[in-house]
Amino acid sequence: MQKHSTLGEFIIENQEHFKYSSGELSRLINSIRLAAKVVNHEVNKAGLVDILGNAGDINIQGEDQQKLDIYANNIFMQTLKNRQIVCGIASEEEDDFVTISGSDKANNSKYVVLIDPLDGSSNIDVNVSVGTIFSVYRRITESGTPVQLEDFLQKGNKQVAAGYIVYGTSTMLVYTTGHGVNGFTLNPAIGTFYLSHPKMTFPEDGTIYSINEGYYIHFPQGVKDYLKYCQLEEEDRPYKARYIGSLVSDFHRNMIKGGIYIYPTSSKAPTGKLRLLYECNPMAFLAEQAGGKASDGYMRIMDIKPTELHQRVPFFCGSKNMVAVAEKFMQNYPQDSEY
Ligand code: P6P
Repeated sequence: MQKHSTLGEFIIENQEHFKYSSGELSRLINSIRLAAKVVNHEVNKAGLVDILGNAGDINIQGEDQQKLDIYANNIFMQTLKNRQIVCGIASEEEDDFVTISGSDKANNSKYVVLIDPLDGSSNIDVNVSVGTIFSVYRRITESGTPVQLEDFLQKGNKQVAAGYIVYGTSTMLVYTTGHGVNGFTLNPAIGTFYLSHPKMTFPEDGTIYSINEGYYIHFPQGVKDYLKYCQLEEEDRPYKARYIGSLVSDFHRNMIKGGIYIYPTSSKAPTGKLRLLYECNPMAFLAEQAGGKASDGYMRIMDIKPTELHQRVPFFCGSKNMVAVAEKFMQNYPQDSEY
């Protein structure tokens, strides 16, 4: 019986991938592991304490901030700051990036982290899975100086690590450092993550499509054409529609079973809804490392040059053959938005 290594053992066993690293990236992943356990504890008891419902604030996205959003943001920010292993953090819940300074160690650290601390938070009050998404880059400005916006506006193809935590029927941490995708399941009884899904790969094809069809009339014609293709009675179709309303959960299921997730532009969301830097790029890195594909319908997500911290892009992500077919339908029409 294969001994499932723990996340800690796995990080040590794979340290040699980063021969030039002084172990900082490993310590960074370890700090995310700790924060994930703390947030998981709170998410799992959300129904029991007065932490449900809105916090009464609105974040930069113009969305109601749920109390757990704020809690998760504070936990990840504090854990990363305390370990002094990153020089800056950008978060969906923070209007601007946060400079981590106050000690040479922090200023000299080489990584920046971008995070969606609790994605799908509208599902919190109805006990549906939510998730945390993170993305890691090496800084490009001079070490020892305060971090700059350009350190965060790097193309997704420069990521050194990315991953998510899904707080579902079980809590899993799934991440990549550019050497494949591995999934770890938390044993809550002892607070340890075990390697439960080694070398995760996207099936090349699938029969699941994930999109909010409630907005159908607002979609671009290429998306409408692709949805009709999915629903046709021929070959392996009609496909199954599965949409949880939580990107991490839909992505995780599609990576295991095969499928495509689409959040397109629409007349209601002219540049799409998902944020490039801390949702699309990390999920795209994971998708490609698992043999899948991620585009905006026209170009590779990880080749898009970011222009602002909270910018949104259309997102087609999943089994590579399904994304390729969706792109063919999209490319029958000119791209309908600049971003
Ligand atoms: P809609 C959650 O807010 C999120 O960012 C993703 O996790 C999810 O897939 C999507 O938005 C849901 O958006 O417009 O379908 O409710």
